[in-house]
Amino acid sequence: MITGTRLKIGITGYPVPGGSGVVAAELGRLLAKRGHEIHFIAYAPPFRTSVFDEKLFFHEVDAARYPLFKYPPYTLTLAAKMAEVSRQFELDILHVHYALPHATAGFLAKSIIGNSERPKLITTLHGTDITLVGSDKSLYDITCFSIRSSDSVTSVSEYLNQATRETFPECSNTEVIPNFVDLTVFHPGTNDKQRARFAEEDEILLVHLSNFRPLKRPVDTVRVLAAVNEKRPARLLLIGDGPEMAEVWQEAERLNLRGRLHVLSNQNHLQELLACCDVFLLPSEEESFGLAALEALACGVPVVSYDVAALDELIINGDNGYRVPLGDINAMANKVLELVLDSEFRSRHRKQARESALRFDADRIIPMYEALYWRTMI
Ligand code: GMT
Repeated sequence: MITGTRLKIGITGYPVPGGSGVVAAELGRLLAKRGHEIHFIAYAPPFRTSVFDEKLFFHEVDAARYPLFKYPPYTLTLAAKMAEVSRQFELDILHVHYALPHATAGFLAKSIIGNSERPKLITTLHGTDITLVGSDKSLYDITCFSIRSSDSVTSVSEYLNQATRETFPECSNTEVIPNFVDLTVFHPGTNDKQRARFAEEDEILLVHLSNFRPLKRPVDTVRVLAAVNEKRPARLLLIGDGPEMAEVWQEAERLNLRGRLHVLSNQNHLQELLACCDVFLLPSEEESFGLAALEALACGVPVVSYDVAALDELIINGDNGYRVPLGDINAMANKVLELVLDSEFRSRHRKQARESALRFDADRIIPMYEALYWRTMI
Protein backbone atom coordinates (compact mmCIF):
# COMPACT_ATOMS: atom_id res chain seq x y z
CA MET A 1 0.00 0.00 0.00
CA ILE A 2 2.75 2.49 0.92
CA THR A 3 5.19 2.92 -1.93
CA GLY A 4 8.66 3.66 -0.54
CA THR A 5 9.48 6.61 1.66
CA ARG A 6 8.24 9.27 -0.72
CA LEU A 7 4.59 10.10 -0.99
CA LYS A 8 2.36 11.19 -3.84
CA ILE A 9 0.26 14.03 -2.54
CA GLY A 10 -2.58 15.99 -4.13
CA ILE A 11 -2.92 19.51 -2.72
CA THR A 12 -5.97 21.71 -3.15
CA GLY A 13 -6.40 25.24 -1.85
CA TYR A 14 -7.54 28.63 -3.05
CA PRO A 15 -4.91 29.76 -5.58
CA VAL A 16 -5.23 33.41 -4.61
CA PRO A 17 -3.27 35.79 -2.38
CA GLY A 18 -4.36 34.92 1.13
CA GLY A 19 -3.00 32.90 3.99
CA SER A 20 -4.49 29.49 3.21
CA GLY A 21 -3.45 29.71 -0.45
CA VAL A 22 0.08 30.63 0.55
CA VAL A 23 0.28 27.77 3.07
CA ALA A 24 -0.96 25.26 0.46
CA ALA A 25 1.54 26.52 -2.13
CA GLU A 26 4.48 26.68 0.24
CA LEU A 27 3.70 23.28 1.71
CA GLY A 28 3.68 21.76 -1.78
CA ARG A 29 6.91 23.49 -2.77
CA LEU A 30 8.73 22.40 0.39
CA LEU A 31 7.39 18.82 0.29
CA ALA A 32 8.60 18.54 -3.32
CA LYS A 33 12.01 19.76 -2.17
CA ARG A 34 12.00 16.89 0.31
CA GLY A 35 11.41 14.42 -2.52
CA HIS A 36 7.62 13.95 -2.46
CA GLU A 37 5.59 14.11 -5.68
CA ILE A 38 3.11 16.98 -5.44
CA HIS A 39 0.01 17.48 -7.56
CA PHE A 40 -1.74 20.83 -7.17
CA ILE A 41 -5.39 20.50 -8.18
CA ALA A 42 -7.31 23.79 -8.52
CA TYR A 43 -8.73 26.29 -11.00
CA ALA A 44 -5.40 28.14 -11.27
CA PRO A 45 -1.75 27.43 -10.43
CA PRO A 46 -0.78 27.99 -6.82
CA PHE A 47 -0.02 31.50 -5.72
CA ARG A 48 3.68 32.35 -5.29
CA THR A 49 5.22 29.18 -6.88
CA SER A 50 6.88 30.00 -10.14
CA VAL A 51 10.08 27.94 -10.12
CA PHE A 52 10.16 24.72 -12.13
CA ASP A 53 10.47 21.55 -10.07
CA GLU A 54 10.15 18.13 -11.66
CA LYS A 55 8.21 16.90 -8.64
CA LEU A 56 5.56 19.65 -8.85
CA PHE A 57 2.52 19.19 -11.07
CA PHE A 58 -0.50 21.40 -11.65
CA HIS A 59 -3.87 20.00 -12.77
CA GLU A 60 -6.36 22.62 -13.83
CA VAL A 61 -10.00 22.24 -12.87
CA ASP A 62 -12.26 23.54 -15.63
CA ALA A 63 -15.41 25.40 -14.74
CA ALA A 64 -18.25 23.38 -16.30
CA ARG A 65 -20.25 25.97 -18.22
CA TYR A 66 -23.62 24.93 -19.58
CA PRO A 67 -26.70 27.07 -20.20
CA LEU A 68 -28.61 25.18 -17.51
CA PHE A 69 -26.03 26.02 -14.84
CA LYS A 70 -26.59 29.46 -13.43
CA TYR A 71 -23.40 28.90 -11.35
CA PRO A 72 -20.62 26.59 -12.62
CA PRO A 73 -20.57 23.58 -10.24
CA TYR A 74 -16.91 23.98 -9.21
CA THR A 75 -17.13 21.53 -6.32
CA LEU A 76 -18.22 18.78 -8.71
CA THR A 77 -15.59 19.44 -11.37
CA LEU A 78 -12.98 19.69 -8.62
CA ALA A 79 -14.08 16.36 -7.14
CA ALA A 80 -14.01 14.72 -10.58
CA LYS A 81 -10.48 16.08 -11.21
CA MET A 82 -9.30 14.97 -7.77
CA ALA A 83 -10.57 11.45 -8.49
CA GLU A 84 -9.02 11.42 -11.98
CA VAL A 85 -5.59 12.62 -10.76
CA SER A 86 -5.70 10.27 -7.76
CA ARG A 87 -6.28 7.29 -10.02
CA GLN A 88 -3.86 8.31 -12.73
CA PHE A 89 -0.96 9.09 -10.40
CA GLU A 90 -1.91 6.67 -7.60
CA LEU A 91 -1.98 9.40 -4.98
CA ASP A 92 -1.45 8.43 -1.36
CA ILE A 93 -2.92 11.60 0.12
CA LEU A 94 -5.34 14.35 -0.85
CA HIS A 95 -4.52 17.31 1.37
CA VAL A 96 -7.09 20.09 1.15
CA HIS A 97 -6.83 23.58 2.60
CA TYR A 98 -9.93 25.47 3.78
CA ALA A 99 -12.93 23.32 4.61
CA LEU A 100 -15.43 24.42 1.96
CA PRO A 101 -15.73 23.31 -0.69
CA HIS A 102 -12.39 21.51 -0.70
CA ALA A 103 -13.04 18.91 2.01
CA THR A 104 -16.46 18.19 0.49
CA ALA A 105 -14.87 17.71 -2.94
CA GLY A 106 -12.23 15.46 -1.37
CA PHE A 107 -14.94 13.32 0.22
CA LEU A 108 -16.72 13.04 -3.15
CA ALA A 109 -13.46 12.14 -4.92
CA LYS A 110 -12.80 9.40 -2.40
CA SER A 111 -16.34 8.09 -2.84
CA ILE A 112 -15.90 8.03 -6.63
CA ILE A 113 -12.64 6.08 -6.28
CA GLY A 114 -14.28 3.71 -3.79
CA ASN A 115 -11.04 2.52 -2.22
CA SER A 116 -10.97 3.16 1.51
CA GLU A 117 -7.21 2.60 1.62
CA ARG A 118 -6.02 5.26 -0.76
CA PRO A 119 -5.96 8.22 -1.11
CA LYS A 120 -6.50 9.37 2.46
CA LEU A 121 -8.15 12.76 2.90
CA ILE A 122 -6.51 15.36 5.12
CA THR A 123 -8.16 18.72 5.75
CA THR A 124 -6.36 21.76 7.13
CA LEU A 125 -8.63 24.38 8.65
CA HIS A 126 -7.45 27.99 8.36
CA GLY A 127 -9.87 30.20 10.24
CA THR A 128 -12.78 31.83 8.47
CA ASP A 129 -13.73 28.41 7.08
CA ILE A 130 -14.84 27.71 10.67
CA THR A 131 -15.48 31.07 12.30
CA LEU A 132 -17.45 32.71 9.45
CA VAL A 133 -18.32 30.31 6.64
CA GLY A 134 -18.69 27.06 8.60
CA SER A 135 -20.61 28.58 11.47
CA ASP A 136 -23.13 30.15 9.12
CA LYS A 137 -26.41 28.25 9.56
CA SER A 138 -26.73 27.46 5.85
CA LEU A 139 -23.31 25.79 5.69
CA TYR A 140 -22.98 24.40 9.22
CA ASP A 141 -24.08 20.81 8.50
CA ILE A 142 -22.04 20.38 5.35
CA THR A 143 -18.93 21.82 7.01
CA CYS A 144 -19.39 19.48 9.97
CA PHE A 145 -19.96 16.52 7.64
CA SER A 146 -16.91 17.37 5.53
CA ILE A 147 -14.65 17.65 8.57
CA ARG A 148 -15.93 14.40 10.03
CA SER A 149 -15.46 12.65 6.69
CA SER A 150 -11.77 13.58 6.54
CA ASP A 151 -9.28 10.95 7.67
CA SER A 152 -7.29 13.60 9.56
CA VAL A 153 -7.93 17.25 10.28
CA THR A 154 -5.47 19.94 11.33
CA SER A 155 -5.94 23.49 12.58
CA VAL A 156 -3.31 26.19 12.24
CA SER A 157 -3.44 27.30 15.89
CA GLU A 158 -4.61 26.22 19.34
CA TYR A 159 -7.23 28.95 19.16
CA LEU A 160 -8.68 27.57 15.92
CA ASN A 161 -8.58 24.01 17.21
CA GLN A 162 -10.58 25.08 20.25
CA ALA A 163 -12.99 27.15 18.15
CA THR A 164 -13.54 24.17 15.84
CA ARG A 165 -14.30 21.84 18.72
CA GLU A 166 -16.66 24.38 20.28
CA THR A 167 -18.43 25.14 17.00
CA PHE A 168 -18.62 21.50 15.92
CA PRO A 169 -18.71 19.36 19.10
CA GLU A 170 -19.00 16.22 16.94
CA CYS A 171 -15.63 16.97 15.33
CA SER A 172 -13.03 15.94 17.85
CA ASN A 173 -10.67 14.56 15.18
CA THR A 174 -8.63 17.78 14.93
CA GLU A 175 -5.03 18.47 15.90
CA VAL A 176 -2.78 21.52 15.70
CA ILE A 177 -0.03 21.88 13.15
CA PRO A 178 0.89 25.57 13.18
CA ASN A 179 1.73 27.57 10.10
CA PHE A 180 5.34 27.88 9.07
CA VAL A 181 7.76 30.17 7.30
CA ASP A 182 10.74 29.38 5.10
CA LEU A 183 13.47 31.17 7.05
CA THR A 184 15.83 30.96 4.08
CA VAL A 185 13.42 33.04 2.03
CA PHE A 186 12.18 35.39 4.76
CA HIS A 187 15.19 36.77 6.61
CA PRO A 188 16.48 40.09 7.92
CA GLY A 189 18.63 42.09 5.56
CA THR A 190 17.73 45.54 4.40
CA ASN A 191 18.60 46.79 1.02
CA ASP A 192 19.16 50.52 1.63
CA LYS A 193 18.19 51.40 -1.91
CA GLN A 194 14.91 49.59 -1.42
CA ARG A 195 14.13 51.48 1.78
CA ALA A 196 15.11 54.77 0.18
CA ARG A 197 12.38 54.20 -2.41
CA PHE A 198 9.77 54.53 0.30
CA ALA A 199 11.11 56.68 3.13
CA GLU A 200 13.73 59.22 4.08
CA GLU A 201 16.41 58.07 6.49
CA ASP A 202 14.82 59.74 9.54
CA GLU A 203 11.27 58.60 8.75
CA ILE A 204 9.45 55.66 10.30
CA LEU A 205 8.36 53.09 7.72
CA LEU A 206 5.25 51.09 8.63
CA VAL A 207 3.93 48.16 6.62
CA HIS A 208 0.68 46.23 6.31
CA LEU A 209 0.03 43.19 4.14
CA SER A 210 -3.39 41.59 3.75
CA ASN A 211 -6.31 40.93 1.45
CA PHE A 212 -7.93 44.21 2.57
CA ARG A 213 -11.13 42.58 3.69
CA PRO A 214 -13.26 44.33 6.37
CA LEU A 215 -12.08 42.00 9.15
CA LYS A 216 -8.49 43.15 8.54
CA ARG A 217 -9.56 46.75 9.38
CA PRO A 218 -6.94 48.19 6.98
CA VAL A 219 -8.39 51.69 7.42
CA ASP A 220 -6.96 51.59 10.95
CA THR A 221 -3.46 51.44 9.49
CA VAL A 222 -4.00 54.91 7.99
CA ARG A 223 -5.26 56.20 11.34
CA VAL A 224 -2.20 54.75 13.08
CA LEU A 225 -0.02 56.39 10.45
CA ALA A 226 -1.72 59.71 11.25
CA ALA A 227 -1.12 59.32 14.99
CA VAL A 228 2.52 58.30 14.54
CA ASN A 229 3.13 61.01 11.96
CA GLU A 230 2.01 63.66 14.45
CA LYS A 231 5.05 62.79 16.57
CA ARG A 232 7.58 61.69 13.95
CA PRO A 233 7.50 61.74 10.15
CA ALA A 234 6.23 58.37 9.01
CA ARG A 235 5.17 56.52 5.90
CA LEU A 236 3.06 53.44 5.29
CA LEU A 237 3.60 50.64 2.77
CA LEU A 238 0.40 48.79 1.86
CA ILE A 239 0.87 45.41 0.18
CA GLY A 240 -2.14 43.53 -1.18
CA ASP A 241 -5.53 44.54 -2.45
CA GLY A 242 -9.18 43.98 -1.66
CA PRO A 243 -12.59 45.46 -1.01
CA GLU A 244 -11.49 47.96 1.66
CA MET A 245 -8.89 49.66 -0.53
CA ALA A 246 -11.26 52.44 -1.61
CA GLU A 247 -11.98 53.24 2.06
CA VAL A 248 -8.26 53.28 2.77
CA TRP A 249 -7.73 55.88 0.04
CA GLN A 250 -10.63 57.98 1.30
CA GLU A 251 -9.32 57.95 4.85
CA ALA A 252 -5.86 58.92 3.64
CA GLU A 253 -7.44 61.76 1.65
CA ARG A 254 -9.49 62.89 4.64
CA LEU A 255 -6.41 62.91 6.87
CA ASN A 256 -4.31 64.56 4.18
CA LEU A 257 -1.93 61.61 4.13
CA ARG A 258 -2.09 60.34 0.56
CA GLY A 259 1.49 61.45 -0.05
CA ARG A 260 2.63 59.29 2.86
CA LEU A 261 1.10 56.07 1.51
CA HIS A 262 2.78 53.64 -0.86
CA VAL A 263 0.15 51.31 -2.26
CA LEU A 264 1.88 48.35 -3.90
CA SER A 265 -1.01 45.90 -4.57
CA ASN A 266 -0.12 42.17 -4.57
CA GLN A 267 3.59 41.43 -4.66
CA ASN A 268 5.72 38.30 -4.87
CA HIS A 269 9.10 39.44 -3.53
CA LEU A 270 7.93 40.12 -0.04
CA GLN A 271 11.19 39.63 1.84
CA GLU A 272 12.77 42.67 0.19
CA LEU A 273 9.77 44.78 1.04
CA LEU A 274 9.12 43.56 4.58
CA ALA A 275 12.74 43.59 5.72
CA CYS A 276 13.21 47.29 4.98
CA CYS A 277 10.28 48.34 7.20
CA ASP A 278 10.31 49.26 10.89
CA VAL A 279 7.01 47.87 12.19
CA PHE A 280 4.31 45.61 10.75
CA LEU A 281 0.74 46.70 11.58
CA LEU A 282 -1.90 44.00 11.95
CA PRO A 283 -5.17 45.63 13.03
CA SER A 284 -7.38 42.58 12.27
CA GLU A 285 -10.43 42.01 14.42
CA GLU A 286 -9.95 38.26 14.01
CA GLU A 287 -6.95 36.17 13.01
CA SER A 288 -6.60 32.43 13.41
CA PHE A 289 -2.88 32.60 12.91
CA GLY A 290 -1.59 35.74 11.15
CA LEU A 291 0.77 34.33 8.53
CA ALA A 292 1.73 37.74 7.12
CA ALA A 293 2.85 38.79 10.61
CA LEU A 294 4.98 35.66 10.88
CA GLU A 295 6.67 36.51 7.56
CA ALA A 296 7.42 40.00 8.90
CA LEU A 297 8.83 38.58 12.15
CA ALA A 298 11.08 36.25 10.16
CA CYS A 299 12.45 39.36 8.41
CA GLY A 300 13.21 40.85 11.83
CA VAL A 301 10.27 43.25 11.81
CA PRO A 302 8.30 43.53 15.06
CA VAL A 303 4.49 43.46 14.88
CA VAL A 304 1.87 45.63 16.56
CA SER A 305 -1.59 44.10 16.46
CA TYR A 306 -4.88 44.10 18.30
CA ASP A 307 -5.23 41.60 21.08
CA VAL A 308 -7.58 39.20 19.31
CA ALA A 309 -8.05 35.48 18.70
CA ALA A 310 -4.87 33.53 18.03
CA LEU A 311 -2.44 36.43 18.02
CA ASP A 312 -1.32 35.70 21.58
CA GLU A 313 0.21 32.50 20.12
CA LEU A 314 2.40 34.57 17.79
CA ILE A 315 2.99 38.03 19.24
CA ILE A 316 4.46 38.23 22.70
CA ASN A 317 4.01 41.62 24.36
CA GLY A 318 7.32 43.43 24.78
CA ASP A 319 9.25 40.69 23.01
CA ASN A 320 8.54 40.53 19.26
CA GLY A 321 5.94 43.31 19.30
CA TYR A 322 2.78 44.32 21.11
CA ARG A 323 -0.90 43.47 21.22
CA VAL A 324 -3.16 46.38 22.15
CA PRO A 325 -6.92 46.53 22.81
CA LEU A 326 -9.10 46.16 19.69
CA GLY A 327 -9.70 49.54 18.05
CA ASP A 328 -7.24 51.49 20.21
CA ILE A 329 -5.44 53.49 17.51
CA ASN A 330 -3.47 55.61 19.97
CA ALA A 331 -2.18 52.58 21.83
CA MET A 332 -1.05 51.11 18.51
CA ALA A 333 0.72 54.33 17.55
CA ASN A 334 2.39 54.62 20.96
CA LYS A 335 3.71 51.08 20.73
CA VAL A 336 5.08 51.80 17.25
CA LEU A 337 6.94 54.81 18.63
CA GLU A 338 8.18 52.81 21.59
CA LEU A 339 9.55 50.14 19.25
CA VAL A 340 11.44 52.45 16.94
CA LEU A 341 12.57 55.60 18.77
CA ASP A 342 15.32 54.15 20.94
CA SER A 343 17.94 52.60 18.67
CA GLU A 344 19.13 50.01 21.21
CA PHE A 345 15.56 48.98 21.98
CA ARG A 346 14.85 48.88 18.27
CA SER A 347 17.69 46.51 17.39
CA ARG A 348 16.84 44.28 20.37
CA HIS A 349 13.26 43.96 19.15
CA ARG A 350 14.35 43.25 15.59
CA LYS A 351 16.55 40.44 16.88
CA GLN A 352 13.77 39.09 19.08
CA ALA A 353 11.33 39.26 16.18
CA ARG A 354 13.56 37.00 14.10
CA GLU A 355 14.17 34.65 17.03
CA SER A 356 10.45 34.30 17.67
CA ALA A 357 9.95 33.11 14.09
CA LEU A 358 12.30 30.16 14.66
CA ARG A 359 9.48 28.30 16.46
CA PHE A 360 7.65 28.24 13.13
CA ASP A 361 10.61 27.26 10.99
CA ALA A 362 9.39 25.27 7.97
CA ASP A 363 12.15 22.73 8.66
CA ARG A 364 10.43 22.00 11.99
CA ILE A 365 6.81 22.12 10.86
CA ILE A 366 6.90 20.29 7.49
CA PRO A 367 8.06 17.05 9.18
CA MET A 368 4.96 17.32 11.38
CA TYR A 369 2.83 17.11 8.23
CA GLU A 370 4.92 14.20 6.94
CA ALA A 371 4.44 12.37 10.23
CA LEU A 372 0.69 12.99 10.01
CA TYR A 373 0.59 11.63 6.45
CA TRP A 374 2.29 8.41 7.51
CA ARG A 375 0.10 8.05 10.62
CA THR A 376 -3.03 8.58 8.56
CA MET A 377 -1.98 5.97 6.03
CA ILE A 378 -1.43 3.19 8.53
O1 GMT B 1 -7.03 36.14 6.48
C1 GMT B 1 -7.69 35.95 5.48
O2 GMT B 1 -8.65 36.62 5.19
C2 GMT B 1 -7.33 34.85 4.55
C3 GMT B 1 -7.48 33.54 5.24
C4 GMT B 1 -7.38 32.41 4.25
O3 GMT B 1 -8.08 31.46 4.47
O4 GMT B 1 -6.62 32.46 3.31
O5 GMT B 1 -6.47 33.46 6.23
C5 GMT B 1 -6.64 32.51 7.26
O6 GMT B 1 -5.63 31.53 7.07
C6 GMT B 1 -4.29 31.98 7.24
C7 GMT B 1 -3.35 30.83 6.96
O7 GMT B 1 -3.57 29.78 7.83
C8 GMT B 1 -4.10 32.55 8.65
O8 GMT B 1 -2.78 33.02 8.79
C9 GMT B 1 -5.08 33.69 8.87
O9 GMT B 1 -4.95 34.13 10.21
C10 GMT B 1 -6.49 33.21 8.62
N1 GMT B 1 -7.39 34.38 8.64
C11 GMT B 1 -8.30 34.57 9.60
O10 GMT B 1 -8.48 33.81 10.53
C12 GMT B 1 -9.10 35.80 9.48
